[in-house]
Amino acid sequence: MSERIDHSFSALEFEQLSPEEQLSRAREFESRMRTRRTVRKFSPRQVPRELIETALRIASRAPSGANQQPWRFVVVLDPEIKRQIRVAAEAEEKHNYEQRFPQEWLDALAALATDWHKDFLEIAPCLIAVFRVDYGIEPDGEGNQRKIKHYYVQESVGIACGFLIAALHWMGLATLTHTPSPMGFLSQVLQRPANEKPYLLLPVGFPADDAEVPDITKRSLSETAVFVE
Ligand code: IYR
Repeated sequence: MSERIDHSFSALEFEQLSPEEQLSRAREFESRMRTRRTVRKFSPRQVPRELIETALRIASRAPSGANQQPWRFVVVLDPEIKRQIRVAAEAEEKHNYEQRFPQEWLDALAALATDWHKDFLEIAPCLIAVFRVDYGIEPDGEGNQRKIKHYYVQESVGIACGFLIAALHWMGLATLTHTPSPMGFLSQVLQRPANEKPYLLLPVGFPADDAEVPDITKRSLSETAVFVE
């Protein structure tokens, strides 16, 4: 039997809002989030570093399995590294679009009009490469290293990315949830250790003046939610 260790607790800080305030916040958040779009054409305009740092702190507030916070955010601002990422991503995507993707997948992507060209990886001023940290590494006290098991890594990193995308949108920045596949090249270019695996590549910046988005719609609540009462 495992021993129960007493850890300290503090009183929860919880803001009690009036029902009116709750509704007004709900509506405001919904109306802001309704304008979030995935942007594929960026302006080279620089992004203030403080915004990126703030968004990453917000993402890092996400809940995670056993509070292990199994994410690593690599912020790429260096044009030469961005170029290397573009070259590697385009090589994979060219292969995907010309050979690997089955027709069914190409059909599913048709409305987005994507192809293997990924110039946004060089034009966007900032790329946030998100890695999932599959296990922790800790010195074992005898000069060796010990692996620490991480729990619910996929779920935790997904939630953190949701916070990140919402935060960046809230502060007036555009993002693209990009998953070049396979993404192994990110580990090499960014020299990440073996316990970190690429999860998502998020170009961040301002949209180009002539940016367009596909006319796609979101499913209604009656399709996506079920109330059991
Ligand atoms: N990763 C490719 C293809 C792609 C796949 C899905 I699923 C998308 O929603 C969009 C694109 C690309 O970036 O072009």
